[in-house]
Amino acid sequence: MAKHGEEAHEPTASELEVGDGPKGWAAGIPGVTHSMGPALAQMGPARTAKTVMKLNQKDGFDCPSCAWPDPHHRKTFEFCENGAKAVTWEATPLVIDSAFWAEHSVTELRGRTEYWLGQQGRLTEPVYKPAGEDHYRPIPWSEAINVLATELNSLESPDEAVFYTSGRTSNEAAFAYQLFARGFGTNNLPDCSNMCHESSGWAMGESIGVGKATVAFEDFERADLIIIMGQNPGTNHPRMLTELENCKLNGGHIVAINPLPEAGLRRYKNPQKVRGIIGRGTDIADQFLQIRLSGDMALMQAVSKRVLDAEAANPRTVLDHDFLDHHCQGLDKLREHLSHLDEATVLEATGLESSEIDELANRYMAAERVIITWAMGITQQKKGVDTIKEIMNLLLLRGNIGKPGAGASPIRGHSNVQGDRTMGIWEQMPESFMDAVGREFSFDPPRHHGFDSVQTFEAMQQGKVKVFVALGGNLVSAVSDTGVAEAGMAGTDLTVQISTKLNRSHTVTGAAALILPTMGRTEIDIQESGEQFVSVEDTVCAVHPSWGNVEPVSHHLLSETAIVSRIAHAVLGEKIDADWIGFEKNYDLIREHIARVIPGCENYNQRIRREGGFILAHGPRDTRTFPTPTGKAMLTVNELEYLQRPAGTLILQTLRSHDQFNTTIYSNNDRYRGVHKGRQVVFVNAADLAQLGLKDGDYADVHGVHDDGVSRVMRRCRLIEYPTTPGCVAAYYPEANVLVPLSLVAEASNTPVSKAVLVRLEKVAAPAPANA
Ligand SMILES: Nc1nc2c(c(=O)[nH]1)N[C@H]1C(S)=C(S)[C@@H](COP(=O)(O)OP(=O)(O)OC[C@H]3O[C@@H](n4cnc5c(=O)[nH]c(N)nc54)[C@H](O)[C@@H]3O)O[C@H]1N2
Ligand SMILES: Nc1nc2c(c(=O)[nH]1)N[C@H]1C(S)=C(S)[C@@H](COP(=O)(O)OP(=O)(O)OC[C@H]3O[C@@H](n4cnc5c(=O)[nH]c(N)nc54)[C@H](O)[C@@H]3O)O[C@H]1N2
Ligand SMILES: [Mo]
Repeated sequence: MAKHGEEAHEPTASELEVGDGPKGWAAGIPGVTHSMGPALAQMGPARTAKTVMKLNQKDGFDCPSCAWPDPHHRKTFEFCENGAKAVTWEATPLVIDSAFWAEHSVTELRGRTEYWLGQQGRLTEPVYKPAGEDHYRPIPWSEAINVLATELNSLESPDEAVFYTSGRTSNEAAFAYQLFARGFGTNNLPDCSNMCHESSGWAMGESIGVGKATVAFEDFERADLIIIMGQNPGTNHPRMLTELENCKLNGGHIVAINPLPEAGLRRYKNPQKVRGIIGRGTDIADQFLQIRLSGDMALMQAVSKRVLDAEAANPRTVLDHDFLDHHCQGLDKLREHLSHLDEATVLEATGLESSEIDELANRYMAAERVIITWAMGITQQKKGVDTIKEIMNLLLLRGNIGKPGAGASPIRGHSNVQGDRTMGIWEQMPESFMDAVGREFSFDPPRHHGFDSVQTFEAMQQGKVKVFVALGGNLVSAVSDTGVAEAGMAGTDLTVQISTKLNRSHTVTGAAALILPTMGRTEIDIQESGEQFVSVEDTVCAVHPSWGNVEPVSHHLLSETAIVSRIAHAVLGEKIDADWIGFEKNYDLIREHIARVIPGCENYNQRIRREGGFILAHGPRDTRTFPTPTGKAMLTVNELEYLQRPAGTLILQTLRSHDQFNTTIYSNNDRYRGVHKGRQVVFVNAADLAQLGLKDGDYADVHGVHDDGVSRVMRRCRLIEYPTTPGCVAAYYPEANVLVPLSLVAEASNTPVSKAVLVRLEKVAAPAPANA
């Protein structure tokens, strides 16, 4: 078995290379060859074939990358370049051996980049860093679990513990984990969704009563118009491009709304088709609106206003009156409110021309079936919730909810983030859920809400968190305000990370720290009752099984479900009526409880075994029934707001490169944006560079401009002239999290505002050449 890759090359700042700007096309054969190269090098052909051929197949495992759904008829290669990277990153036979921990102190590891940490290979044995020491050391599983149980059971209040979840966790592990936290006595169950699609859940809940997409997989190719807002599918949901192409081949149109001309929104070469391999590919976007950061709320209001004005000019020809009369409330108030919308304000907020908005409105009114999709460009905004409510208003006006080829489609990020929520991973689950869990397991779950991700760090600042447990993820790196986050984590007594691979959260620890290594989704999971599968839910509510199919990299590894069950058993004993030992032996036992507790999951064990799994019921999508307090879909009135830009400042968004999965950095390149061997960069419009007396290739410190007396700086970034909207700049996440204040959050959803942060640039000297 291979040893850890000590020599992962880390480029120095002076090695950074920049090509000629954004790529016009995405995927195609370069995508597939790029994805296979590293796999073949590390895994060898047999393990590569085993993993990649089973990716997203009905008898295989669910791709651990994004939450894009699977078609009914699967292709032999039902994966994309970035899915293949995610799989090979996990299934690599490279492992961290016992000697590693003596060789590297925690302090030293803290000085390493995420890229280097991820390159060291898979974690294979539990390790413990006692308080006062600077090294982890291997310990047996029983001892590790004992350390955690002792600490938890000595807390003054269960609310001094926080149980975080990242979105790769299976439904079975998630259900057991939330049950454990609630059995222990707390709702402190923050998750990555707090930083991701929380705004979608809030807004859609208010508008239509359900916080999940109202579309099915087949709807994409049936749509007349798909509007893609604040999303970069070419990198983050590449298999979506195939459906966009199908939509176009069926005569549909596509509009992209984005400050950046992202690869894939422009042209797409489908690697599954001959045309894509040799041809120029399909032009994806028929219209591209290069919006100003945070301008989408104004844009949606302006389009709705045009729709209402057109109806006023030609009564009963534009709105879907039948739908509005039977299913909606609030039309008059919305019409009244939008009648005061000021076009000059809209143009300032959006940075667009009136004619561009007219064209979008005309496209919208000409289409019978419209889907609007969105992701982080919309949710991670101060007005993210209200912006999504405006998206819903626009869709409702023409009955684009609950009919084929139409709907609202937040495209979820992590592959099972939606399923984890369905299973009860949320700090504020409703009373009906608490009642059902309490009944099923004969206990009284805590009713007061717990901390979300941002509140966790606010509580840490006040010394209220003593134990932090993470089921996956890399919260210290993923959350905003890196300085505050790290200080908070360091102030706890014990941090515990259940992980597949090393990341920064293992190096910024409480006084004591544990790492519990776990099996990934690619690996065969054998328990006492035989081989196990887990289940997941994708972004269109399709629930299906996932079977691992390669040998685990080490036989010391436990599955997530086993780890959670053992912890729960050690901490709770017989406190609640749950057969923790049985859960580990046979995941069917967990699924029996899921069937009784989670609405829509009745007969879970039977239905999950049907070919392809099953689709969760969804009132608005299936029958146009809306579980809001009024029983109607709500057209809502929202006060327009957008981020103003004081002189000398720029608006920064933080985003993903083509070679990363959230905080996991696969390489230091971003092929689609022409950047190689470096990530400390800022993309700036030519006009802004000129106005600031700067040029491409200069270096600058990026300073946060936030009125709280705290200095936030990202040092020595290479400036790249790039066709982003004037006044708007971009830098990579997670590095740029140092610039996002913890208090800068979306209204209602409390999601960090990672896409609209005021900054200023201060020129500094270029780095010295590497060999100087
Ligand atoms: N390969 C890969 N796949 C992934 C991930 C990954 O890191 N790598 N992450 C997964 C996760 S957890 C998630 S949540 C998704 C994220 O998927 P995305 O949301 O596509 O991810 P980001 O890189 O944050 O891109 C945000 C996009 O919104 C645009 N944008 C920013 N601000 C605005 C705005 O104000 N208005 C508009 N209209 N657009 C704006 C940006 O230019 C960019 O194109 O992807 C998932 N899939
Ligand atoms: N500035 C800024 N910040 C952001 C964002 C942004 O756009 N800008 N995006 C936000 C979003 S959308 C999200 S979703 C969050 C992501 O936040 P997280 O979900 O916390 O972060 P990830 O980077 O996805 O977590 C990666 C780690 O998970 C572990 N892991 C991987 N697979 C498994 C597994 O199968 N089981 C277990 N137990 N562990 C596993 C590995 O150790 C890996 O290092 O970040 C948010 N933060
Ligand atoms: Mo996400």
